[in-house]
Amino acid sequence: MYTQAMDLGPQENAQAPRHAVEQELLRRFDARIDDGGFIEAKDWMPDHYRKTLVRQISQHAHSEIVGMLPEGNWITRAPTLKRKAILLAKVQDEGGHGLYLYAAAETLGTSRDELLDALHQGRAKYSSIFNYPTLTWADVGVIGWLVDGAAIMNQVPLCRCSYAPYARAMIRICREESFHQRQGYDALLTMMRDGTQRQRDMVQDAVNRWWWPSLMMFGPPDSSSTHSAQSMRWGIKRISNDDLRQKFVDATVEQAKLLGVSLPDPQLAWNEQRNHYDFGPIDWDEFHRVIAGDGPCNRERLAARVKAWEDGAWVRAAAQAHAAKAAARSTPLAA
Ligand code: BYC
Repeated sequence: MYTQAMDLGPQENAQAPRHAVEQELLRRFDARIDDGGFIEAKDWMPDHYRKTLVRQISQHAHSEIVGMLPEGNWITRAPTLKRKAILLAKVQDEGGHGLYLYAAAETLGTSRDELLDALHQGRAKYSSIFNYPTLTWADVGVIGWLVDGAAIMNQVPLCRCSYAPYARAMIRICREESFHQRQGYDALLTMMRDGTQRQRDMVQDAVNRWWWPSLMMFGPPDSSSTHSAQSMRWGIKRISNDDLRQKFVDATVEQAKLLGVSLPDPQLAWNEQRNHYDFGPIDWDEFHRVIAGDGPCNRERLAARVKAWEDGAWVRAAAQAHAAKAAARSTPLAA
C-alpha cells in the first residue's frame, strides 16, 4: 500500500492513504468507546487520548506517593501498637498504589523516570489535598474518613475507565481504599465515643480543617473543568466533578451525624426538591493557589520526595547491578 502511495508522486497524494487509514482507525476506536468497550495498551489510540491518560494516571500516581507523607509523619507517634501497625499497612498500600499506577502509565509509552522527573522538577501536578499539614493524631483518622472517602467516590467509576490497564489497577486500589476509609472512621469513632473531651475537640478541629480541602479533591466545577467534556466522551471519566462532589457530601453528612461531629458549613441543608444536600461556596482561589504551588506544605512535600529519590539512588543502582548479573548468569555461553 505504501509503495503504491509513493508511486503517486506529489506529497499530498502520498499522504492521502495514510490519512485514510488513520480515519478508519479513529472510526473503529470511537465505535469501540461508544459500545462501552475497553482499549488495551497495544490497540491504536488517538494521541490526545494517550496524552490525557498519561497526564491523569501520572498525577494520580504522584498523589499516591506524595499522599504517603502527611500520614507517614504519624507512624512513630501512633497512640497504640495496633494503630501503628494499621497505619504502616495503609501507608505501604499507598506506595503500592503508586507502583500499579506508574506501571499503568508506562504501558502508554512514557517511562517512570520521565514521570518522576516531571514531579521532582515541579512540572507535574498531584492532588491539592496533600499540601495541608497533619497537626494531630485526629488528622490521621480524618484523612482516612474524608480524604480516602473522597478518593473512593472518585475512583470507583475509574474501575470502568475505557483504558483497560488503568481500570484493572483501579479495581485493586479501590478494594484497599475501602479498608483505608474504615480504619480512619474507626479511629475517629474510638476518640469520639471512648475519648476525653480534649480528644473529641481534636477530632472536631481536624474535621474543620479538612472538610473544604476534601471537597476540592474532586477538581474545579464542571463549568470550568478543562478536560471533563473530552474525558467523559472517551469514557476515561464516567461521572463529572460536581456530581461526584455531591455524592460525597450526601454520603458524608450522614456519617458525620453518627460520629457526632459537625461539618463547618452553615449552608449545609437537605434540599427536598433536589433530593440532595445543598452546601456553601468553595474557595476556588485557595484551590488555585494550592495547585499553583503555594499551599501550606507544597515546598516541604516536594523537597521530601526529591530527598527520597536522591537517598534511594544506591538502592536503584544495586537492583540494576543485581538484575544485570542475573541476566548474564542465565545467558548461555556462546559455543
Ligand atoms: N488537585 O479539567 P479538570 C488519594 C487539575 S489520591 C490538583 O477537572 P481532570 C489518596 C487537573 O489536573 C487522589 N490538581 O481535570 C492517596 C487539571 O490540571 P492540568 C488523587 C487538580 O483531570 C494517598 C486542572 O486542575 N486522585 O486519594 O479532568 C492517600 C483542571 O481540572 C485537582 C486522582 O488522581 C486537585 N484536586 O479532573 C490517601 C484520581 N483537581 O492537568 C488518598 C484520578 C483538578 O490541566 N484523577 N486538578 O494541568 C481524576 O479523577 C481527575 O484527574 C480529577 C481532575 C477529577 C482529579
